[in-house]
Amino acid sequence: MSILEVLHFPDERLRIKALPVEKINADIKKITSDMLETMYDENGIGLAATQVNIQKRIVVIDLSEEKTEPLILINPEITKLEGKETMREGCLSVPDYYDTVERAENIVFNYKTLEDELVTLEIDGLLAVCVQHEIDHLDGKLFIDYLSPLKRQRLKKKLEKLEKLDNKIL
Ligand code: GNR
Ligand code: NI
Repeated sequence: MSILEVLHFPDERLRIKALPVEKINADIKKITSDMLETMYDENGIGLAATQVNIQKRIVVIDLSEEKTEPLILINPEITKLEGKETMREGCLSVPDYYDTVERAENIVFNYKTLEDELVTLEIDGLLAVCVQHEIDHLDGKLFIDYLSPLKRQRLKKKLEKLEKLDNKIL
């Protein structure tokens, strides 16, 4: 297994729309185990392949306290969105920034498992928020896209400054 580099906003590669996985093979399994290791290393509750510069529709999530319940979603697709809920969100691709986003409260979605089984789930709460956040990544969308342009612009300036500092130190 290996830890992958997580891209940070405003990296344009975060805007690329991911393509469906055609066949679940050893390459895909390796990607999912590297993604899980990267997510645990970064203390995230979810990670989309787009964030590690892989343009495939793959998501990993683990909401458990002990980090022992990995969920691997291949080609996840939302089929129903219902209600509204707001939650304070963060993102591994937008370091040290948290803000409130409104999303659907209940969703129905389906995905393929690594064993090539199709699963359909109806979910709510944090898992529903997380699945919407991750599928947005696969479509090149970030949670800060829901904020005002002014907030996003300020954040962009701040992160560009930090990135320059990082490059100097390294
Ligand atoms: O670790 C994460 N926490 C989180 C909190 C509220 C809503 C969404 C998330 S997902 C985020 C990890 C991440 O960036 N996934 O793409
Ligand atoms: Ni994210």
